[in-house]
Amino acid sequence: MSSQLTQPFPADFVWGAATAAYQIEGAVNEDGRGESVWDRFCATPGKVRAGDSGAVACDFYHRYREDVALMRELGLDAFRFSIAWPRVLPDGRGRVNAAGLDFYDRLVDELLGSGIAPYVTLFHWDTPQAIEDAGGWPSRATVDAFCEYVEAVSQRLGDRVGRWITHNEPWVVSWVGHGWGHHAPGRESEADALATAHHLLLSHGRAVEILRRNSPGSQVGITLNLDTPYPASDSPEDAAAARWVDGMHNRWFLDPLFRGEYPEDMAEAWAALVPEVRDGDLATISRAIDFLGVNNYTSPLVAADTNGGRSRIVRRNDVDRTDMGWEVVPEGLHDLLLRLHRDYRPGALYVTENGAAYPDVRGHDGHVRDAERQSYLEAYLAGAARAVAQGVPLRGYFAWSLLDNFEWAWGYWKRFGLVYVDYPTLERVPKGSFYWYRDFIAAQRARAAEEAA
Ligand code: IFM
Repeated sequence: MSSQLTQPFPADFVWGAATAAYQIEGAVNEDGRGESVWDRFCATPGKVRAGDSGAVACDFYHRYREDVALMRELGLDAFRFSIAWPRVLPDGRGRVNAAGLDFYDRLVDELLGSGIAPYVTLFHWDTPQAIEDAGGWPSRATVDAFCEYVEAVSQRLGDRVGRWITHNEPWVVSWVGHGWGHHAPGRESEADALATAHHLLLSHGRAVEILRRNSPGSQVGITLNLDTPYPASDSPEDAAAARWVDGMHNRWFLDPLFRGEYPEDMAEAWAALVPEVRDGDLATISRAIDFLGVNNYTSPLVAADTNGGRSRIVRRNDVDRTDMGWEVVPEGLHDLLLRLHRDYRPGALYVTENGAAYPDVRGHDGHVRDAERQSYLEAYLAGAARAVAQGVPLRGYFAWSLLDNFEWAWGYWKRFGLVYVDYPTLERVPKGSFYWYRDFIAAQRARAAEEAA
C-alpha cells in the first residue's frame, strides 16, 4: 500500500493500463494491413533513433493472450489499446479488411472472457499512408475518411466495447507531427498543425454520432494530453507567458470541445494561420461526451521570453526527472484535475495515461528493480486521490504502459513498461512496479470492501 496515499479511491474506481497499436503490435505486413505514416517515417533515415521501427515491437499481435494473462495477474479492471486504422482499411478508405478486424475481435473477446473491460482508442497516430498521400489531416477530406473507419470498427465491435476514445493527444499529432516534424508524417508547418487540430476535433465530433448509433449504451470520450503551466514568478509577464502555454496545450482543445468556441486570445494570435471553420463545425465538435481522458506526465514552469518569443520553459532544479528528462510534478496532476472540473465540468474523467520512463536493466538474478517508477506512480496516484477527495469525478486510472514498447522517435531506447520486454527474445519480465501496482490495486479493493461491510 502506498506510503503517500491518505485518501482511498472509490470502490468502483477503474484500474487499468494503456498501450497503443503501433507501439506494441508488430506484424506490420500481416493479414492485409496497409502502410501507415509511422511505417514510412521509420523507414526514412534519420527520423527515428537507431533506425528502429514498430515492425516487430512487442509482437502483441501474436502474443496478446500471454499479455492478457499478465493483465489478469495485475488484477486490471480495464485495458486501453488502440486500433490500427491501416489494418481495418489498408487503403485508408473503401475496402474493409475483415482479417484486420478479426484480430481486434479476438482481443476484445479474450479481454471480456478475462473480466477486463476494453477501452478502445480509435486513433493513436497511425494514419494510413494512402490518406497522408491524399492530403492527410490538414485536408478536410480526412474527416470523412476517418468516419468511414469508425463506421467499420463500431459496426463490428460496437456490441462488446463499452468505452470508446476517439483520439489520443490531438496536440501531439498537430504540433509534433505536423508543426515541428519530429513525429510522422514529419510536416513542418504551423498552418498544417492548426488545420490538423481542427480536423481531428471535427472528426471526433462526427465519430461521437457514429458511435452512439453503432454502439448504443457505450460511453464515448476523447483523450487530451494536458498539464498545469505554472508561472515562474508573480510578475504579470510570467503570468501572461503561462497563459499562452495553457492556451496552446490545453485551451485550444478544451474550449471547442466543452464550450463550442476557440479561445479568443489564441485565435487572435494565430489569425493568419487558422484554417476555415465552417458553420456548424463547432456545434459538431462540442457534441456532448461522457468522459474526458487525461494524459499527464509533467507540468511546465513558464516565464516570459526576453528574446521576443511568447514564453520560455524554465528548468526546475529541485525536482526529479525521468529518463525522458520530464520533471516529476505530481501536484500538476492534482491541480489539473481540479481545474478541469472547475472550468469545464466533464461528466467524468479518467487518467488515461500516466507513467515514467527509466533506464531499466535486468539484474543477474533476472529481476528488474524500478523503485523510481514505483515512487513516481505513488506520488501521482496520491495527487489523483486528493483530487477525488475534493470532489473531482475521476473514475479511473491507466498506467502507461503495460509493456516496454516503441517510444516513437526515441525507438526502443525509452522504457515505460510495468513489464520489461527483452527485445531480442520478446520475453516479458514483470518489473518491481508491476508487483507494486498489483498489490496497490488489491489493497484498494480490500479497503473499499472493508468500508462497505
Ligand atoms: O508513448 C506515448 C504515448 O503514445 C502517448 N502519450 C505519451 C506516451 C509517452 O511518451
